[in-house]
Amino acid sequence: MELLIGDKVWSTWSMRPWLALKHVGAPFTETLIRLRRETSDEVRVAATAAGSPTGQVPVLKDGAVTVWDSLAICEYLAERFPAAGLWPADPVARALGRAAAAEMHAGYASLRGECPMDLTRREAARLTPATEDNVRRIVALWRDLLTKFGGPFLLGTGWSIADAFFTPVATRFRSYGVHLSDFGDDGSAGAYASRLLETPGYLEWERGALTDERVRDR
Ligand SMILES: N[C@@H](CCC(=O)N[C@@H](CS)C(=O)NCC(=O)O)C(=O)O
Repeated sequence: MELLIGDKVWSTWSMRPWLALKHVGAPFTETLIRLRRETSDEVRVAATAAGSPTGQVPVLKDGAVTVWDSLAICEYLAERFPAAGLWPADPVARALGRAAAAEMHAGYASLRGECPMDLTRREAARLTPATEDNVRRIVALWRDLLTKFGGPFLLGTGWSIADAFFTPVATRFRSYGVHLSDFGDDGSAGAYASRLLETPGYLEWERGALTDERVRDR
């Protein structure tokens, strides 16, 4: 399999299926499409030349199959590698996990716009009320799922696609100095965010981001 990804330091969309692939343990190659070029057209041209139907990344190529969009790729992997448990066996946990991943996929526009992922950043930011609302909602969602399924991950004992979707969010909270206790956390959401950033998969992604020549040499 081949995964087209953007720069690891910035590309939240690429991180999710990459983490899912690492979790599955199947071999794959990475093709890096550099983001933040002079013009976004240049990104599209490079991604299209590498086989992206939309000119965006991530894209998974598996033999004759090409799957674009981070959530669709994760779902494809869950079906292709059922033993990896990317979704839990319990249908309720699975349904709520899908709802949480979809909420992330389609939502939190304010947080996304105001706090773009940058794995090198460690500087507190003043958040707008709209972003604060996003953070409050994420804390409530995490607390609810952690209570319902008992943790340590969102849907219980096993790391799932829902956790893949929220790992970039956890990096944003760390980068922008967001204290979850200011947004209704009793400690469990903060502990969960730290846990996501301690998984071997995430740490490998971060090492890749920080040793990239584009980051190292700036
Ligand atoms: N909904 C898509 C979004 C993909 C996306 O926005 N990718 C960004 C990189 S993180 C991209 O390719 N940007 C380049 C462009 O739009 O020109 C997904 O989940 O895969």
